[in-house]
Amino acid sequence: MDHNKLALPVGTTLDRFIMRKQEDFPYATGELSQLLRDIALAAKIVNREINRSGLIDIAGAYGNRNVQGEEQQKLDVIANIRFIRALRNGGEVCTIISEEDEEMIQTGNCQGKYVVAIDPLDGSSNIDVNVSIGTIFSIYRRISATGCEGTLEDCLQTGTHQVAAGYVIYGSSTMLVYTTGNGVNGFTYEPSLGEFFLSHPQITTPKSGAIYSVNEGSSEHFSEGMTAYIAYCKQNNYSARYIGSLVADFHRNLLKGGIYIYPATKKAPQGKLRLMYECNALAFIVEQAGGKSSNGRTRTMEQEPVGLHDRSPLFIGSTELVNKAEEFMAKEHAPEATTA
Ligand code: P6P
Repeated sequence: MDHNKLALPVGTTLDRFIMRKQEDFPYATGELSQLLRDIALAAKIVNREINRSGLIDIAGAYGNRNVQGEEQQKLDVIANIRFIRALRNGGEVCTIISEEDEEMIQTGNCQGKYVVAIDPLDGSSNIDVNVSIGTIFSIYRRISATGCEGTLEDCLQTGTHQVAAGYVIYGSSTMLVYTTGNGVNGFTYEPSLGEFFLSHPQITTPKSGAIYSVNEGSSEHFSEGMTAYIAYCKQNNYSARYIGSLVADFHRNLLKGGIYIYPATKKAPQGKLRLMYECNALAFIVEQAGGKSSNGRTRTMEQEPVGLHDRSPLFIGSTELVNKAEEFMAKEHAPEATTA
């Protein structure tokens, strides 16, 4: 027997992958690499707390509402603390935008060259029923000179200026999926070793598919174009798959092909999802994987942010499906995505 089979290789760790890929990155000074490690560390800690939430008193509502007016779960607050602390202690980030904080968060790292926009725990209302949830993040280079706090201009950059973006899905397994603009790679967490291992190298999303993800409970409030597109999906025997957890729906469609839509509705004229720390990150990833993302008319990553918590409609997934949806939306005067 080949003795190597006695000790099969465990694979490439995230750390080793980041170091190998560092040369691909124009700012290969190791700072972005360190930043990605800081995010991975926080993800490991949050993963542990999510997995124990039924056993220790951190499940359920926190008793506050965040800047979005949404009821904060205890784990929303915990995840926010964990990611902010990891980014502050890592030293590479000068300023953070978080779904859980109305204002910019200054880390005190005035020499930090990066800004991070983050949704620390998206879909957290699903925690108590054991549905997959996620963390979503975007990374930008600051525009202002180092030596001072980050500015609003540093934070309100269009998605095309992202230098990296990713998400963590806390599901049947925990995965970190990210891009630095050179393709998309997925890493699966091995808790017994405390490491993320490369499990999905160079992810590409199918050009088409037969899955549509939308909350049809809101269909009474859909525009004519959306109503027509949903009818088209049904006429073509697409499967409806809507988990109600953005990262879980996005991740499935990324791997299998499909389209996720959170449209503008009469109830929510700007849609529900946030441009800076939900839409842009997933748009960067899907484009790097060969897919497409828009607000139904305009490319997501070209939408000009006005406020830290701008909302935007999101049409994201397989290119052919997004194109078809945009055809239906073009037949009506689709509401422009505006700020919250
Ligand atoms: P609705 C969770 O609150 C979230 O931000 C996404 O994770 C999810 O896709 C969406 O909202 C669900 O919203 O209005 O369909 O319940």
